[in-house]
Amino acid sequence: MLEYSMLYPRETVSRRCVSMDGLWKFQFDETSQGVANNWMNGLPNPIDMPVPASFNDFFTDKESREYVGDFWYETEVFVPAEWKGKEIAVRFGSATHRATVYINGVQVMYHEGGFMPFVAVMGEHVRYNEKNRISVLVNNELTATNIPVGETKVLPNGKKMAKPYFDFFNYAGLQRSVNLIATPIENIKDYTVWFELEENKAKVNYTVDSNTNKEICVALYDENGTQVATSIGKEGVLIVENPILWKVRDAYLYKIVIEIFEGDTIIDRYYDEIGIRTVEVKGTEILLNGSPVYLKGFGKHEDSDIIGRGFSYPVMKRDFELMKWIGANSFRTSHYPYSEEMYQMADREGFLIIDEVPAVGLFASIMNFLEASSGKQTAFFKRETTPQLLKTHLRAIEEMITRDKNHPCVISWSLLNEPETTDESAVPYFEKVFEFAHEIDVQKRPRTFALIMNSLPHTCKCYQFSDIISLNRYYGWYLNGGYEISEGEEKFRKEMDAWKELNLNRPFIFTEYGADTSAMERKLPSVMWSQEYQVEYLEMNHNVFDSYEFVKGEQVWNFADFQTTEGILRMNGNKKGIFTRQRQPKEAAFYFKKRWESLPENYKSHE
Ligand code: BDP
Repeated sequence: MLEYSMLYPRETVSRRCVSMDGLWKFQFDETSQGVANNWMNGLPNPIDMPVPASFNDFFTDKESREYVGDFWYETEVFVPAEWKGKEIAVRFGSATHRATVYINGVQVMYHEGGFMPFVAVMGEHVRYNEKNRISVLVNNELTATNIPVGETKVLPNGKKMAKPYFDFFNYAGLQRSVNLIATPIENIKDYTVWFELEENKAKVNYTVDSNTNKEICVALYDENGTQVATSIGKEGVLIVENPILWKVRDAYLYKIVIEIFEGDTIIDRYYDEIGIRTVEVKGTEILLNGSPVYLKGFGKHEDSDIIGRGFSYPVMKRDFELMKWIGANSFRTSHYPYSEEMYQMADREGFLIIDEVPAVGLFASIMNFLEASSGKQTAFFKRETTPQLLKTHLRAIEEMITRDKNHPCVISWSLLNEPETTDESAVPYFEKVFEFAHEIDVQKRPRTFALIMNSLPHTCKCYQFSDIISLNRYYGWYLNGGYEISEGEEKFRKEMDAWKELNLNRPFIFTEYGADTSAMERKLPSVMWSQEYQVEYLEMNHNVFDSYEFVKGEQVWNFADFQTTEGILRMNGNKKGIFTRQRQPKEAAFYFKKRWESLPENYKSHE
């Protein structure tokens, strides 16, 4: 188990939570001399920096936007004396990609991995009724042993530069909210729920992880606030009569309240919202509460103007409104776990999430999206860095599942995006990753990974690990684009026939397919990059999907245009969005709205 609690911060009778979002102090540390120069006791020459946000896009000079290396954030926070006797900590929603936290100049925490929350306990270093200095040394370098995978190049002028093996800008900083939290010393550290449905009855099984032997009470309330079940003990079952199930695009949430008692005194209380639902794969079906569901939606990114990968309630709200408008029911958190608030909203709106760990770039190429179509091999898993990478990867899976396991919206774990699977050396790696996820997820959700173009029925050595086969396919774009699209379609059908031949009896979904499209270009007849071509490309792809019964979902690449590194294949970013980066529709959005509104939720089911 992880040594710290991943629970989302909440205020209750026993807990306090104060937002530390706002303007922090910030300074680049190009020569990594900050520690030696005592910067944890005050930055010598800071500028203002908003939190949460990526630092990159505020700057008007390129060296700052592209900056790679060490950089510091600093702020002050007041801790009231009333909190004496509690555990005081600073909780970071994330720090990309690694961070060391200092409280009043003393190092208390180091965390690696840019997309997960972590807690820096203030302990004896706290000063009550005073302002406390919080300093964070962050580093955004890409390496062979961290995920996402990439390299850090040193240019002749001495500047470091990010060389990602992936197709999104290496945004960094404190990109999610930071909170000051106060928790009782004896506290609830975690809880887990899983469900069994019977006729007119649901069993909500639970376990509570805490550091006490005192009495634990658990209660469940419906949306009217009426108590519907209670139980006592660290583990137990809450029986709900006539439950209202959590359904796709028709969510119902119960409130779970967990308390530690000593006699009549509440020692700790935590609450959360849960949805009662089951998820499983049976034959070629994805079943939610036993009913087949067809996935309609997107691969997304946390990406928007000015704030980069920073979390924003307004951007999130707009994205959900657009997804509802277009008739989507799902998305994949490509290529990293998103902010916790996204899952909370998906829980409320009834969206299904394929939750992806940041294991992207496990194919040693800066243009893997292109080179995979050419059949290139990079012997990725034969590198000497593989054992260390595996450790990092497993740790990231553990953090993701621990954080997200109770969300009803999470229906599947995506354990890798576009890894190299054409060499046997990938097999033992996959085995460990897939077994580990199964072992730690009590709900035993279906596991998947996104197959790159050259992971084909006869070349892929790893598809057997996947409960849902997820294909990223670009026939008609990277392969046979434009007037050659008919040849692309032929090759596509040939591949699908070969999968059919294998008779895997598992659901297939498309986790990526798409065409770069400029919102400025219209052309009759179409050319690649025009809005007309995007629609033609989609029509061809959907014709193929619709021909195969075992295809049970389509998540187009991408929800919106997003920032990447610059290069000859990207015009100020990836333009495969159905919406622009400003969240306005391209022509294809209206095409999708028509298609998705006409496809039933259980499209292609045997019912
Ligand atoms: C795939 C990647 C995705 C890219 C996409 C593309 O999974 O991150 O953005 O293709 O090329 O290789 O647009």
